[in-house]
Amino acid sequence: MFSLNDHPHRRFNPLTREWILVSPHRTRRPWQGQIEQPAPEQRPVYDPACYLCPGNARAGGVTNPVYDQTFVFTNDFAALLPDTPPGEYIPSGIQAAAGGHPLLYARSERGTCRVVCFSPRHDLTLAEMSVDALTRVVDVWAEQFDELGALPYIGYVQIFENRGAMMGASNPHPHGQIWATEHLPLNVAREDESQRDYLAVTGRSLLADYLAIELERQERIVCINDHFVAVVPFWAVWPFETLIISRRHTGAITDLAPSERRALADILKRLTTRYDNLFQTSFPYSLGFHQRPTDGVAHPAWHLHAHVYPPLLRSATVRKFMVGFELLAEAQRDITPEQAAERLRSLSERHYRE
Ligand code: H2U
Ligand code: ZN
Repeated sequence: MFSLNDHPHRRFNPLTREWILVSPHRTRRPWQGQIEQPAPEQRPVYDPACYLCPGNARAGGVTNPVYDQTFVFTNDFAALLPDTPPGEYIPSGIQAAAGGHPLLYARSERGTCRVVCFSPRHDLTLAEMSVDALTRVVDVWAEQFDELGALPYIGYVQIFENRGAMMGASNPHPHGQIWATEHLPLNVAREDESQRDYLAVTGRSLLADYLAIELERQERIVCINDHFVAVVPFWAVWPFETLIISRRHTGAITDLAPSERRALADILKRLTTRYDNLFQTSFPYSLGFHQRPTDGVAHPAWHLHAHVYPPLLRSATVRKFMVGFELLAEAQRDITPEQAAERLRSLSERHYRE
């Protein structure tokens, strides 16, 4: 009899329509691969060499204000620019239609990138900030979503945080980024299509239905409050990947009432605290919100959520890489989402450094 706990199987991600291979029988194999040292954790409250600390000069030459809560600026090395001329690439020397060549196709992309400093304190992380301070960050995200989404050339606003050198974060100062784009990026376009199709067929929100199942089964829930639920999704790829889902079906942070914004801050703090407590380290991850497109039309299928992708596997020194079969064929995991949820659930919500 096939069992999810004992037998290799593939799970389906209904948001991205991707498959993932799960190998639960493999968790006891020996590890002789790369061992990494966790970064030393002692950080000063203020670092004179940090380009995000209040009053310091950035690499671009501008000096930061002496901010006391949050601070937003346009990325000095932005990946997207607002004044890029619109157009499609017409390769020279070969026959191409006016709209471009099907095999050498490219089109321009406008946008803008911003950096959000979460706190003036260089030594903090989301897990160690107060719920009040985190609520202020949620408000700033909403302001930014509103402002950037209203720009005529912006069709989507991606809010995210890269935390930890392992994830490629350039600086330990608590900060996130916002990239606003003209078109829907690949992963968001996939989720957009899945949610629209689901609404068209069932008349309901895909994530509301999924959330109802998870709340009933209680197999993969990590933590919960009045307005948000954190769950290791059935189709999780990363070992301790989680999905934070709004309990109310709404498409953007801007729609959240003050109590819901505070609840989002609360669940972010509790979830990231559990992560840090898991391996007694400042847990690396990429975290980001998926919200409705900002192209000016209604998107009733969109259901606000956040994905958290931590790379750590079984200790602070062993990380997962997407290589071999995963790079060439499809993603794979050993520890099951149910086991990961159970481990996260069993941890304290009091930060180990407190
Ligand atoms: P990450 O730590 O996630 O890389 O984000 C930091 C961003 O800050 C990065 O995108 C920008 C980098 O371009 N940055 C500035 O805009 N000004 C600076 O002086 C240094 C870094
Ligand atoms: Zn700093």
